[in-house]
Formats: sequence, structure tokens, C-alpha cells
Amino acid sequence: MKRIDVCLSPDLMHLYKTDDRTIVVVDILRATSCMTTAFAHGIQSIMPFESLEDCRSMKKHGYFTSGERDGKKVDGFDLGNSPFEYMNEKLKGHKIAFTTTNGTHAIARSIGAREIVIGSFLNLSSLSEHLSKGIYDVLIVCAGWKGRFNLEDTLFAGALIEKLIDKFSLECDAPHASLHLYRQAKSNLVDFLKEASHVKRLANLNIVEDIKFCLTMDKYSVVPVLKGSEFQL
Ligand code: 3SL
Repeated sequence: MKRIDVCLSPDLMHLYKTDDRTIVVVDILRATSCMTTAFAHGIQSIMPFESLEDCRSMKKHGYFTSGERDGKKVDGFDLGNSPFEYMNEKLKGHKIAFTTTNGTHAIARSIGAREIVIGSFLNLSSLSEHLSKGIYDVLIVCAGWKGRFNLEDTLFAGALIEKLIDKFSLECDAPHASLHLYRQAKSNLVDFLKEASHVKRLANLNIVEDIKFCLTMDKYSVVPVLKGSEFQL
């Protein structure tokens, strides 16, 4: 039986061997929800960057520059980090260079894995089918917040594990804990996350609609996969 584990923060990645695994990177609020939305609306590819300046430099190569720092759109960038911005017809067929505080950091920490895919509630069922069909063990990497644990990414890990429970055995305690937490929260994720630190952080920036949207299940059927240095379908 294949195995599934959860890394609760990118700062714990040194504890996991990843070269023989599929990694699911998750940053529910909001990086991986934006990436899923962008692909569902026809973007050609997304190149992730840790560094703002490296990301900015892609403008001259014809990329849209997008992302945030501490929740705010970066000065001079084309797009911020709201999923609603990625529903724009004008982006169809274009390439995006993308950097965020935690999401693209988690991606960078995952480089070297056998396969890297993007997870969000928005593509939960399609992702779970992709992983079921795959031949590799799975590690879900929660982006968290600046090295700290967060609730929303852990809930997603639990939701994905609930879908995969018949096909994967759970390693260690993190997948068990994620599943328990999700089962407690799933009847009303929005309500459960009312006290979550990033929900409050976003609310202070008047970002409220994004939260509900990012907690929507199975709106899309895309599964972005890292091919070379860019995510594609
Ligand atoms: O940290 C990240 O990667 C972002 O998704 C955070 S924010 O929701 O845009 O503030």
C-alpha cells in the first residue's frame, strides 16, 4: 500500500525524504488557491519564485508578474494574490511569474521531489484522483505562516487524507491529527476558521470574500504539476 504523510511546516522539510514521493504543496489562503484558479481560467503556466526581484525580472521576458508580501500586492506587479484576479479573460494563454510569502517558499523547499503538484479545496477531488492513480507515496507540505503551523493548510491535509484513506496508509501522527481536525471542522470550515491567525490577518486588510472562495470544494478539475521550472496542466 502507498503511504501518505503531512509536513506541517516548510521548516520541517529536512525530516522527510522526498526524492521518491509526490509532494502536494498547499497554501489554502491563498497562494495555491490562486494557482488552481488561474489554471482553471486558462493560464498557460506559472513559474514560482522565492525572491521578489527574480520574479520581477520575468516581466521583460513577457510574463505577468504576480503575488504578494504580507498579504499586499507588490508595487509594480501586474497582479496580487486574490483568486478573483485570476479569472480575467486577458490572462488566458499567458505565463505568470509568481511569488508569495509562504506558498512559493514551500514550493522551493519541495524541489527535488519526484513530482510536485498544487493542492487546494478548489481541486480536491481531481487531485485525489491524480494521487490515487499515481505510483508514488505522497507528502502533503503545508505552507503555514513564516515557519509556523496554520489551521487552514492542516484542514486541507485532513480533507485530502479522508479521500485517500482506503488507498494509502498513514505515516506518523501528523496525518492522523490532520484527519481528526478536519472531521471536527468539515461541517462548517468558514466558522471553524474564524479564529485562525491568517483569517484575522486578511480581515484586517479587508480581504473577506477570498476566504470563503478558497474554502469552496471541487469548483475546478485542474491539477497543476511542476514541469521543469514551471507549473503546467
Ligand atoms: O503566504 C502566502 O503564500 C500567501 O498566500 C499569503 S496571502 O494570503 O496572500 O496573504
